[in-house]
Amino acid sequence: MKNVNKKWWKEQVVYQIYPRSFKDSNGDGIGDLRGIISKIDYLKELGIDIVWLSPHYDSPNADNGYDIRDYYKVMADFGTMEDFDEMLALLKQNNIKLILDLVVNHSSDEHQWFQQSRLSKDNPYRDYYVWRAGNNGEAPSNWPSFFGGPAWEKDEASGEYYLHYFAKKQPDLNWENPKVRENVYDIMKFWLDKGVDGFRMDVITLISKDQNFPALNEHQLNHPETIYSSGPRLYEFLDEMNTQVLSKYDVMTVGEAFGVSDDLAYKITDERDQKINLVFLFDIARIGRDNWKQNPWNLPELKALFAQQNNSDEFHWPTIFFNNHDNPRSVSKFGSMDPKYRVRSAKLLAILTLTQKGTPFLYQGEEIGMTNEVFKAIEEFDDVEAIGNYNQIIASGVTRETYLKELNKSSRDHSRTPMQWNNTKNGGFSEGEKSWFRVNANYPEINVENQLNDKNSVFSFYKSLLQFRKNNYNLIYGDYEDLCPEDQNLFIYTRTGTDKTYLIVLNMSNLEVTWALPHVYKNPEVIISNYHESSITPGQSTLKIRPWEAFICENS
Ligand code: TEU
Ligand code: CA
Repeated sequence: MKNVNKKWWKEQVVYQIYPRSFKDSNGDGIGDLRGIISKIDYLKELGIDIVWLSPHYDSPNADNGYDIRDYYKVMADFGTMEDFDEMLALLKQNNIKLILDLVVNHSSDEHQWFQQSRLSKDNPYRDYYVWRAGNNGEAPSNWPSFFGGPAWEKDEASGEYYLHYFAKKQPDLNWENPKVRENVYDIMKFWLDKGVDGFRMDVITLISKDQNFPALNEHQLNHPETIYSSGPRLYEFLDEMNTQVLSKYDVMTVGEAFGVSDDLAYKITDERDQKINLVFLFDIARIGRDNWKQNPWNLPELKALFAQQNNSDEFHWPTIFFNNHDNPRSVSKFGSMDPKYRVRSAKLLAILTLTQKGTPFLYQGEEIGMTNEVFKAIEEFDDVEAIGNYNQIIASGVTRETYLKELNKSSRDHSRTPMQWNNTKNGGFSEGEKSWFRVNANYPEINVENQLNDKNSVFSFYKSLLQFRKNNYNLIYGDYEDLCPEDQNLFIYTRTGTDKTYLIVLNMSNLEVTWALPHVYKNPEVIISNYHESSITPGQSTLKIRPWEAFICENS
């Protein structure tokens, strides 16, 4: 087994909460911190270790909190600082850590820094953002925004343009300005001193900008993230942040490494010179994605991506996730929506997520197998990305039907429908008249209450896997080997620790598939399975693996 350094953030499991959609405590239709407080027992029951809270700061919600107006204030919709402190204390009492979302590539345009900055060219806050003069009446460069249209917005007060990689209401901060960096470090210290356990860093690889803003070619225009995430000073900024703040605390950091090159991701997470502990790479969760389009993908491709992240050296530690607030639901994308197999496929994905090498990140609702919503018209979407890109995509000749069809596969809104707690109004998410966003129509069937006491439910399956994984160092740190990388239907791998080997068998298809068991695994004992009766009998050499069957064996 590789000689990996043991760390708590490699061993524990993270659960992401998108507060707006988790639990509403006061009937206004918006999830809030007291809602989270009321569900701490639930999180405890499930058995996760760390909560990652999507932004809870004061925000006008152009992008559901990823546009911060005041980094020192709790969003009024979510509650108060007292609620936050109480939530943190209660999580700690229950041995659950809390990491916050650090969104410092940009702020809201309603942040006081930007309000000042836009007043005039000589305002002391001018350099807090990225301002440039136009180019013969045009934007300073052809850089596009991720949410449609150009990344430069002309501001009437000075006639200059400001940079925004995301919505117009999300101006990019100017990290070249040391005062901006100092302010960011102060914000980090403020929350760390309250006792939070680290940060998930929103689009952190975009903070350094190439000050020449070079013209992008056709390919780059379609994939601006590759350019935006290769700014010349990224490493330097992270190094400074580490020296000034992170090195002084025992916390975990996970950077959203959108578009970053493998080399740079490798460099910033190398344990011998660690700037951030972990990164989210997008290739697995977004397999087959090309902007707003979801193209077909196949299992050997997916397995190759896992092999790649597993075979890095002992100084790097991967993350594993299939869901978050920016992606469709994994059961719909990676599992099966056939009623015969939906639940089984959700359990299969649970095994995959919790037995691969790396720190697992679960997303609210994943533990009950929530699925994509069906949207019948473009007007039904809420997301600033889906709506912002609309005009541009339609103008490029794509029909509304095509865009709608693709959004039904790829939209971020699938993960933002409220958490399904029970089969009452609004799925038990809110007792109010109206929820801020529709509840998935399948809530009467897929909900927490139905699953909590059902030992065959997806919830119970996650729960037992989480128990099985806890402090299981053979599984957590064990080496990885893919036993059938080319197989189109089967995903079979081993995790070999110092004194045990686990064999994990997954059939990701609707077919029954046979597989010759290598003879080193003579008498594998099934310990967790998504079928009642095992498909392995002692001495058997060829396995018949049923549709969406998934099990873990211990080899004796
Ligand atoms: O996401 C940025 C990102 O990498 C993409 O997922 C983005 O949502 C889009 O799909 C690019 O085409 C982070 C947050 O997770 C996301 O919710 C925010 O909207 C975004 O940054 C801006 O803060
Ligand atoms: Ca509320």
